[in-house]
Amino acid sequence: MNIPLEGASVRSRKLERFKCQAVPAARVVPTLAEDVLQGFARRPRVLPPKYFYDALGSELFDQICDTPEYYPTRTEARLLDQSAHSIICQVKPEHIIELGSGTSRKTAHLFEACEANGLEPSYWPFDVCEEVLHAAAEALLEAHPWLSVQALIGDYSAGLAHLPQPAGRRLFVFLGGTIGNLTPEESIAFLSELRGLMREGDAFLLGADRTKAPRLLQAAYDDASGLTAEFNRNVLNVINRALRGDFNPHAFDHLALYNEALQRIEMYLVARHDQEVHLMALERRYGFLHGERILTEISRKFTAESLTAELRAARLNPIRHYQTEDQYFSLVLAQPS
Ligand code: AVJ
Repeated sequence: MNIPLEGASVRSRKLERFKCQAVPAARVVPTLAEDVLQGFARRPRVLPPKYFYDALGSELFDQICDTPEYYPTRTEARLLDQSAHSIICQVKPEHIIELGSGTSRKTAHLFEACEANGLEPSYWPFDVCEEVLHAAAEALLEAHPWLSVQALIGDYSAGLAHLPQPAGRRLFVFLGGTIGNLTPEESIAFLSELRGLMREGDAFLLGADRTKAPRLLQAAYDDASGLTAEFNRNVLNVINRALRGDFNPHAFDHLALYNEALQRIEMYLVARHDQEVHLMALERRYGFLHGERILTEISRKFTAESLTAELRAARLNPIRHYQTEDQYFSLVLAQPS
């Protein structure tokens, strides 16, 4: 096979279409040490799910997405593929701003729809990791010669007040069902903050996972190959590194339960025996009793009604609801009301 070499001019034109800027936090964000101190003072003890995603955790999450049990990623990708044309034609965005963009793999469907409809929006991916932003942009710039990427480095949960405000119609996107990691109160606060940035004509596309048979949900969060268990335990390695701790991840079992009353998956680490853990950087020791649980993640599941109600509570008006035939996953397009 003949692989063409990328010429210097092609490369520089690609670079010209990529810009990168930091988005400073708009509020004080607790440090990992503060989160652990706070979370371990509660019962059950809790840890914020954002600490899952070190290099290994991000890699494990990618692998989870390819397991037969974890349906959300592939279902959302298929749904986005099917609905991208409709979304783009309704919004006609001049800018696409994605919160927590990661690899931007699913978002690619939106750019294909733009191209097919003669629209050339610029892309503003917002993510904590600069390397990930670079890699994602590289692929998109290669695929779409008209595209310009304005990468935003920062933590969207630290506030949106310092997001750049380009003129022109904007489509904000928040995919993956990550909204489910927030409690209803946190979610409405986050959506309201986003709503506050939006102007007439702007739109918001939200991906959210749906309620379904508990056995399907539990399997998705406890895959047979054990990747989710490893992903869950890895947060203890993250804490060990950050706080000079001596957690033994193997002294904890992975547990995923569907809480029907709260319509959410709860992921726990369960102590396999009585033990004491020393976190040197905190100068603290924590005892764990056999069977004691640490709540490491909630992942809320929505009905069409609960999803719509949550958007409305943030003064966002759903204008289109895209769902797969099996109703496994939803994409809702909303406008400020
Ligand atoms: C990335 C937050 C959408 O809640 O389904 C996957 C994370 N946790 N398996 C989810 C996760 C366990 C995932 N989100």
